[in-house]
Amino acid sequence: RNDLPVYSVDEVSKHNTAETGIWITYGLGVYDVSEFAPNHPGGDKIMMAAGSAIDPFWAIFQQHNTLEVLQLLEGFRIGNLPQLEAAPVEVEHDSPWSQEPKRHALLKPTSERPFNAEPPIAMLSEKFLTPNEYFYVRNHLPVPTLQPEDYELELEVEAGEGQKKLKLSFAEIKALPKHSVTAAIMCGGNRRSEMTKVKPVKGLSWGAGAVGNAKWSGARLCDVLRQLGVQPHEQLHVIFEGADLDPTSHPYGASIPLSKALDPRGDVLLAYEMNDQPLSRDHGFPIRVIVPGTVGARNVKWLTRIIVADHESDSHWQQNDYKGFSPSTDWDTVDFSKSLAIQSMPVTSAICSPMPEEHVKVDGDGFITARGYAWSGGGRRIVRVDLTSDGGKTWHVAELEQEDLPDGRHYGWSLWTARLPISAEQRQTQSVELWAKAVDSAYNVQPEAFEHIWNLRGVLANAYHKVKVKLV
Ligand code: MTE
Ligand code: MO
Repeated sequence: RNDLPVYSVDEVSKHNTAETGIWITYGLGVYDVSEFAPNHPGGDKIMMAAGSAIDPFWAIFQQHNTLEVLQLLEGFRIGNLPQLEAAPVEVEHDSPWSQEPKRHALLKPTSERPFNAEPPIAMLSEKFLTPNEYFYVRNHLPVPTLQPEDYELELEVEAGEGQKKLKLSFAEIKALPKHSVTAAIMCGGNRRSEMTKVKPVKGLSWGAGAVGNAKWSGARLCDVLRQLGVQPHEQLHVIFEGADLDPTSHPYGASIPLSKALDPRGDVLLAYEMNDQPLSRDHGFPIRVIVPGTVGARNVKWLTRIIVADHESDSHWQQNDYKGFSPSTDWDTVDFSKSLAIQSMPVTSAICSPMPEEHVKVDGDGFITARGYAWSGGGRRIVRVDLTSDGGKTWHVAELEQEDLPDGRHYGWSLWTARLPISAEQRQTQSVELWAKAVDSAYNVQPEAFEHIWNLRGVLANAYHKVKVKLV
């Protein structure tokens, strides 16, 4: 193996499409899998690593016959990586981007600056709690650097009853009673790339991976607000500000109704842990607010200020973004002030495995297995996920993996598995399209197609998830 040529990581990264040829690395080996990957079941999973290392993927897909694939892979070895390749360090001291954290190889960026990335969705249905390393990241601005020793959270009661001002240190927040909640966080633009196929929209082209499910721990916001003497009031809002500033020095901001913040069943947290680990910098270190059941945008990271006010946040992201519109509203007629800011999210689901165009083996009984996630906002439990492999003539109810919690407080996602029959004709044409739709505890169900829910920002993209796969 030492007689093979040496290729740099950089060189390997240029081979990530059918045109350039598909190279991957495993350990120090470099492999040309252009011929192998498209034709072998399991080979599609290799495609996720095109141009990069397969190691992190196999750490997760251990059960997928990787030994067999590995032996086959050896036949496609074309070279080696240099023994020690130090990554080139870019130094840009004056740039606001010079402090960005290092990210995991599984996060595939949709934009680098600001950093926005999702994992390949086949990873998502593998674990009920999404590992922190490849939980999607949605940043609007450079990541701020905060030190827990200097951290201060300012609270202000501008409207309604209560003590006017309070400052809490990181230590004081950690000294409050600790509370944990499992909650999925989903970007309002999750699955936007599917809506774009109807007609272009403005926004990052997210796949179905702008969502993750984690156990969050911290102090309850309702405890802090009660300590301040804040009383329930239907007309008031709680505004959150982050430490990340735009070029005009305005912080990222968002707000939620005070009623959600004060509701002990709302489980709103000043979170400092994600899956029992301190928050990472990308996810809001040292403190972020977690608003379970509510669109990702309101879960403000790097939280520095909380204001109880008689109006919503006046930030761009509350006023002129993350709102829904009629399919006939265009950029000439849009009036953001007339539309409701998204809070609770609608029911949705996605088929994570198989992936689009994946080669799937039909089992001895003539079935294939599909896996995915389903979730609804507002704490509504997923009660059913229906799958069809024949365009909706027959539906198959998936088996659900979910927490046993009271409805209205069901903030985590559900993973599902379904076995789907393959007809003789589908076997012959070697192709099938799978559809998934989820139903929540209010019997809300996903709309069938994107045509009639299209909106110019590409948010709330929750139509049936449809995936075409190849049969072998
Ligand atoms: N908070 C701050 N301070 N700055 C941001 O850019 N992005 C929001 C929200 N909180 C954002 C923020 C959006 S739109 C989403 S979808 C979630 O954070 C993403 O959370 P994550 O990056 O931890 O997955
Ligand atoms: Mo978002």
